[in-house]
Amino acid sequence: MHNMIEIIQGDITKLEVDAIVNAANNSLLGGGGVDGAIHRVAGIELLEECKLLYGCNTGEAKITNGYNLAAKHVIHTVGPIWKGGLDNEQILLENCYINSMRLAFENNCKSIAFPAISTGVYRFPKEQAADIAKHTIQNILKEKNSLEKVIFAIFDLENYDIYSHLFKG
Ligand code: AR6
Repeated sequence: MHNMIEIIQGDITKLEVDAIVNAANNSLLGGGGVDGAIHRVAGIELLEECKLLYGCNTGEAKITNGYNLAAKHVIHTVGPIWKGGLDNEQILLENCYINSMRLAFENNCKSIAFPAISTGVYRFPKEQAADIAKHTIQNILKEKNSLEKVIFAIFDLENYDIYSHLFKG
């Protein structure tokens, strides 16, 4: 199972996978960070499809086409805004990974790439977020595994360091 999880440092919009996951907001109408990057590369058609989805609750996920991206699909999930850890943030972040993986399975995706959801603008502590990402994905892959590859596409060096250490052991 371990060798199907890959950590790469770089821009998720460049990846040729069945699905990339977007760390979106409740409107699903774009924003900054990875969300902005995905919409920029995918093009206006992505925004048009997103408008038809009428937003997304925190912890949930919705799927669209990838348009001009190398990825076939975009799975938009909405991470929690960190408010100190007493507002269910950990469970909500776990739900982002669970619901994104469910959509990947339902759409017969063989490869999926995740960014470090909530660790930018939403300020979730990076170590804790990486730990949740790792354990949630590993638990899912133990139960059901029709995927060939799960990639963590990690943009910033601080997160890349954290992920590299976490997945070494
Ligand atoms: N590829 C991969 N990861 C990236 C990229 C990229 N091209 N660009 C940034 N990251 P953030 P959030 C990393 O802020 O914290 C948006 O405005 C970044 O280094 O994108 O979930 C939405 O519309 C960080 O580690 O998402 C929401 O309003 C990680 O992606 C809000 O930000 C997540 O940072 C969501 O905040």
